[in-house]
Amino acid sequence: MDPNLLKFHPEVREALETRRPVVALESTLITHGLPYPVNQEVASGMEKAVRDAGAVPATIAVLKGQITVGITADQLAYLAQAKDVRKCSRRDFPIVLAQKGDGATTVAGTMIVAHLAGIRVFATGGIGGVHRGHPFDVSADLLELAQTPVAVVCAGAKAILDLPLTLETLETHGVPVVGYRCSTFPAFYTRDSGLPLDVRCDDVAEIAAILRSRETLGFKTGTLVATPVPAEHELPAAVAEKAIAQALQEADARGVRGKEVTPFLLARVSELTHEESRTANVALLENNARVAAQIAGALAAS
Ligand code: PSU
Ligand code: MN
Repeated sequence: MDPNLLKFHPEVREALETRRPVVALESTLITHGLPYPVNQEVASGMEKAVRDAGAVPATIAVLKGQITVGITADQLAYLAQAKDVRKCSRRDFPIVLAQKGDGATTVAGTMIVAHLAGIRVFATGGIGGVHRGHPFDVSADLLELAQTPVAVVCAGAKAILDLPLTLETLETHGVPVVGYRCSTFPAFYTRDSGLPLDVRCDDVAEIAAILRSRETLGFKTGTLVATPVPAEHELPAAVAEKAIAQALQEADARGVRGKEVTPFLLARVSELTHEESRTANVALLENNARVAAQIAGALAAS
């Protein structure tokens, strides 16, 4: 690999060299997932949650064409208000690097960089999936989980998506879906979609054992670890569903397409539910960061 391909934050480089636990964090939720200034507060809150749980955070982004593993507080502040940042999944990297542009990494993009950097665990909010009513609009996140060996900790996928088809696609591609302290797939704002998972683990050491088995087998697939939003911050299912139904209708009516679909739906659901969804969003992001740090710790200890 070209030694200049990745630019590491010194703290992240040192942690990786000394085999201390590191957790990757994405940047699309900063640029396309949440409005300013909540995005900046939440992104630094996730970094803090990782640290408090004994691991080193590495927020990943592309800055002027340079893939950066562990951005500084100043760089985070810049991204929180930057315009014209490309949302980067696999197909976007050659373009953003060649054009020396700014790029925010999605779940797919962050997995690619984490794997190149030797980071095994990544925390996000919700993954992309198969869109409701548009079964050929399948997020690149699912195809990345099929081919890149990183553990992604999430609160499930938002109910703006078709959750049964999302799980079917993961099954087709051989991606294990592990529930941390849950037996069904969480639905982001709400704790329980009713859809059963492959396995439930109540201890992070059990999850680390599954990740090690995958390594032993030499499989290149990712692993999805789902953990529900903390109960006290759950959004009532009826509130979430009503807002989602309206947002979906608006997206179809306006002909929103391609990579704009997910940011549009996220913003509308957030506006329609006001503070309630915001509280759930922030709580689950910090919870996922903490759980990811614990898993990274268990992996490093083994
Ligand atoms: N879900 C959220 N918040 C987000 C995203 C998903 O609750 O910010 C972002 C993630 O970066 C995810 C991306 O990887 O949206 C998926 O976009 P698409 O559906 O276009 O693949
Ligand atoms: Mn899409």
